[in-house]
Amino acid sequence: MEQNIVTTQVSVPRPQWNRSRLVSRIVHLGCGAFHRAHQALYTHHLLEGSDSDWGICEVNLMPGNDEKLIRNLKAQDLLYTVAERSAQTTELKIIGSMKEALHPESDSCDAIIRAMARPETAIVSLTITEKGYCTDAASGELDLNHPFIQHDIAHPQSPKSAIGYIVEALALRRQQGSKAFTVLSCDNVRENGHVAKTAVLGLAIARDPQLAEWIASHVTFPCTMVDRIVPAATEETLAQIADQLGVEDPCAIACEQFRQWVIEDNFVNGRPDWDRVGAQFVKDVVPFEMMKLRMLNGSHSFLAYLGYLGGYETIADTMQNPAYRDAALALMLDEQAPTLSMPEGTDLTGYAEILIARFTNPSLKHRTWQIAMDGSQKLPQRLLDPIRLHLAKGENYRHLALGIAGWMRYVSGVDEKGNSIDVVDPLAAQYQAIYQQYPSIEERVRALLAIDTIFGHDLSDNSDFIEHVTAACQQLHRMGARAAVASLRN
Ligand code: NAI
Ligand code: CS2
Repeated sequence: MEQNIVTTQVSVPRPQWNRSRLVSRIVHLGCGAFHRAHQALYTHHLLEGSDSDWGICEVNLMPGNDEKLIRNLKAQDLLYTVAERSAQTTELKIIGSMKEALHPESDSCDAIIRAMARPETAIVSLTITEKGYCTDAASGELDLNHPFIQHDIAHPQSPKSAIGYIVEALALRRQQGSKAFTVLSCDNVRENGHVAKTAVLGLAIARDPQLAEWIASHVTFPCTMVDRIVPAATEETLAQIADQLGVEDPCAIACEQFRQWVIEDNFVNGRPDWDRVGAQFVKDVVPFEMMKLRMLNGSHSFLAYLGYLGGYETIADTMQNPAYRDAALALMLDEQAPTLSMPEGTDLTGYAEILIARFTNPSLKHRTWQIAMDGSQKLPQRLLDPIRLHLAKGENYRHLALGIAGWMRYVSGVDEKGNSIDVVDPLAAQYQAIYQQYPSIEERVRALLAIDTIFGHDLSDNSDFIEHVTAACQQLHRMGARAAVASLRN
């Protein structure tokens, strides 16, 4: 390959440092869209501006496209393109922080566990989606009945879950007398480090209580707040990048220009100086996580369900409707911001305004359908935690209630025009069964609210909550999503 890739418009520099200096000190599980545009990019910028040797061993555990991505990365020398897009411009970067890439099918489970157990591996980071933790979304506890977890208890050396890989690799390190590694969750899960810890310890206890004790005293699980809007790449995205780059890159990804990473500074085996390239290390990251999960992700889910039902394909399209835009802002400022306890000086109004501008970026084709995915895993931290706080104080939460109603209508699998919706969610079959069994809105609401793993007992039995969600569902059925959102202005 040439030193630089020359495109029609610009020359996109290949990494200028000697990539042989990289050591796989990070093993990352979940080399999806987000990781490539976030943690791998921060690490790339650090390599660019220092003599750091922190490289990443990329691992995907899921089959299909995730396996194909690992093969494609290997075929192009682990280099790939990130296209950072504002409304007007696109900047291409060739990212060079990856050292290796592994998948259980093309490599082996054992190769992955050995990579995680190598003494130089100091961090195992994760972007495995909310469901990858195999926890109950409402309680955050490990679901010991999860098929992957049952498998991993019976066959620890050939795990299926990310949690199983971590526990097995730590068992090996303990046996070898190696230092532990830090487990760094970068998923949109509330108190993501604590959830990762609960899941890892839950599985370790089921396997070997002494191992669990060793993990509890040797491993840290810092919480992180991660932010960058990175939609799944479509054929169109890849074609646009190829046009600009002059060569095809099946591993390319487009994202917004904004990025943020707030990390609890609690590492047991060293860490890269990501703060030199824009990350923040702090003592307590939880307030920032809550702010982002409720204000950004909460309004994203609201816009995704009600936008999809209103006939909008992307978030930017939805934001073109002033009623949705106003509703998103009111949701953030009136119903999410008041539930937060932020460090003094935090400007939540300014934060909300920036979010509105980010959602409006027309270059990001972020599909409402993509964000609507996996609602069972997302609602608790995005919409339900704040509702609990409003219920306790007797406050109004009508935007949040309409968001829940939007989710309920969405998971029926039929849109307002009678077309079917491809509902992607671990509980999709359960939703279908509920819609088939119960004919009335009231019964359906009650049956959906009875799903404990989403709502917990407290909300399923709360009469105020049942009443408000039922009323919002009735309104949604009566007038449709666009009018229901517009009615929030009254
Ligand atoms: P993606 O679909 O491109 O990648 C998902 C990754 O998770 C893949 O590597 C897949 O192999 C892995 N995965 C899925 N289910 C798994 C399981 N059960 N066990 C182990 N690995 C599993 O999605 P994307 O966009 O990379 O997002 C991943 C996560 O990153 C999100 O769920 C979210 O928590 C977080 N995130 C995403 C942002 C975005 O804008 N895309 C921004 C901030 C956080
Ligand atoms: C989105 C997030 O897919 C979703 O559920 O809400 O991935 C969102 O784009 C990111 O969290 C932004 O940082």
